[in-house]
Amino acid sequence: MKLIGMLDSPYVRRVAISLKAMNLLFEHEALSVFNDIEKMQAVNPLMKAPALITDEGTLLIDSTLILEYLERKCDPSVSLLPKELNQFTYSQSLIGIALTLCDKAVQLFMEYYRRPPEKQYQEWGDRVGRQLRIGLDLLDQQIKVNEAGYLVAQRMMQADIVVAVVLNYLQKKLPQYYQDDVSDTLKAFSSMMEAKTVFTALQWDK
Ligand SMILES: N[C@@H](CCC(=O)N[C@@H](CS)C(=O)NCC(=O)O)C(=O)O
Repeated sequence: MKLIGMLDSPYVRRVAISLKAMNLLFEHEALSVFNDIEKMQAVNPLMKAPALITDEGTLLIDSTLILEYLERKCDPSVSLLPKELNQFTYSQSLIGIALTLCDKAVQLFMEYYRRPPEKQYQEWGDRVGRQLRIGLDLLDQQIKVNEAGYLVAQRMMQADIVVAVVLNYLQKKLPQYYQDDVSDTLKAFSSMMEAKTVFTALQWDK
């Protein structure tokens, strides 16, 4: 399998960390959706990241769809989703909040750091900033780190990965939001997760 995309994308990083956590072998091609357009288009005409090329040569796009595929491919003992319904529902609710935070954080970064200042749309930026804060509050209210240091089970699951990955994205790309709007509980959780081997192996620079 080959994973395409840069680790500064929280979506790419969540897939890369999940692949490792699932003990699945993969190659990683760190192509940028902005700076490697031609190479990116050659593998993924839609120019989105992440993209996964399966061993059979099928192109999969969208982190959630890729992870659904990987869930079927991995050994059930390393599945990152709980089997029990209540636990699964809780996990899906956290993943939903964290993925919305990924969307909002990436949108904010694009608005303030990629769009020329004269073309920025203040109302939109304010709305997205508000959604980001609401999402962080929701997450803070809903998480409870257990005695093993995880959110839904006694080992690392998809909810842990995606929550940690978006917090790390905020810390590096939107440090002011991280400093002002991320609770101490979430910051502590982020540090704990980022210290794990599977995370340090897949770190990225600003
Ligand atoms: N819902 C998608 C979002 C992926 C996404 O937005 N990726 C960004 C990079 S962080 C991208 O490909 N941007 C280029 C584009 O949208 O054209 C997923 O979960 O994979």
